Amino acid sequence: MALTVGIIGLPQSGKTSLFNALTGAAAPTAGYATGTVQANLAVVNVPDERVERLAEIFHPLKKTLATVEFVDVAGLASASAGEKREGLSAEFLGHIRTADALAVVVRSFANASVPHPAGSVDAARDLDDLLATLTLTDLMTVERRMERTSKAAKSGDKKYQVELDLLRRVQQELESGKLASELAFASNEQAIIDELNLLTMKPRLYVANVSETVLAEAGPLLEQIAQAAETDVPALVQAQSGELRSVAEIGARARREGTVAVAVSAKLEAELKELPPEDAAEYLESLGLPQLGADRVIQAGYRSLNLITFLTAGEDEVRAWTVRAGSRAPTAAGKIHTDIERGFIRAEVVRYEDLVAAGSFAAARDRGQLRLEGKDYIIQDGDVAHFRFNVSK
Ligand SMILES: Nc1nc2c(ncn2[C@@H]2O[C@H](COP(=O)(O)OP(=O)(O)O)[C@@H](O)[C@H]2O)c(=O)[nH]1
Ligand SMILES: [Mg+2]
Repeated sequence: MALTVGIIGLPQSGKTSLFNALTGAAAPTAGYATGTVQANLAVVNVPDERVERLAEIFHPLKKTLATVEFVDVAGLASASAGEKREGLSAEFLGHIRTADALAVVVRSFANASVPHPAGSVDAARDLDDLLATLTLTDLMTVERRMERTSKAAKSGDKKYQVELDLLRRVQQELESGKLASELAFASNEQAIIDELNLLTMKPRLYVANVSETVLAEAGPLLEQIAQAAETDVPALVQAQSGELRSVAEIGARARREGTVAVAVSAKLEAELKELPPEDAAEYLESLGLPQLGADRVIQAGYRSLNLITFLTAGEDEVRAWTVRAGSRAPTAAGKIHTDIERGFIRAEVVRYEDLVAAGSFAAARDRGQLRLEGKDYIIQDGDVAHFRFNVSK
């Protein structure tokens, strides 16, 4: 399962720096935006300490982490840059249409030597602008589909009329400033909407690219906004000044939309990636930062995709596997091998915490913590599973 997160943002917002931080790669950061669409692509491990802990118990030959693919695409211009009602170029779209989620990078760092395409730094404005561009592109997609559907509706087939009504409704909502992800659809409608691959329907996460000076405060502030009672959010935002105000506004927006916002210093992170891990850790600590922002982005990206991790553990391999939240045991088994899904009999499941505390599967069984689950069992994040199957069935 190749899950892809597309990194988008205005020119000079720090997309390529973030990509480099995420991947440890060294794609050239642009001195200035070019007209051509250029994409960087990399597969990144999802950090998961559970795999490390289980490896200490099982001493496997191999450890395998779950992965997410990141794509960094240059070429997203501002919606307000021109008067023309223009969405995104077809070439650019080709790269992000198929992404499973979008990481939207907004710049809040000030640096006179890095020109901002709008002439000034205002992260909340840029985010509005970016979302408007995505919405505009979706409107064009919906309108193109409406043309086709109107023609088909002339045949008198009622299903096209139903589709046309749905598309009109979506068109009106988008025009009123709503994002597709904020609309509710019946399941038969959802099938039509899914075919459109609307950009504002994709899971999103917001990445505030902040100055090094506010980095230590920005993370906890976003955390606080995400956790606060809804009525306290405006006061929390008002209480901030300077760059932290923009960070707070992005946090409030993410919260309203049910998405996640993280703060990073893309430049600092990209530099850290070039240091030996021990030196990087020491440097992070001296800045009062617990974890690499890149790791937070990877984990938030993973969460925004509505994915969970289950684990398998043995002497051959300790491994983290990815499934959509809500998947049943046979679907999870199918990630390992289609035969295991086809011949699924039962899953033996123990909670990761219980397995670590018990020290072995046998000890967990003795404690009554190893459960036998059938085909309707919904796999949970942190389940350590062993599947019994029979392919001759
Ligand atoms: N001061 C500072 N500069 C940054 C930061 N992130 C990116 N830059 C610089 O901004 C410029 C553009 O960054 P880049 O990653 O190429 O932006 P992109 O156009 O969105 O891909 C580069 O010179 C970066 O070094 C940051 O967090 N702080
Ligand atoms: Mg770039």
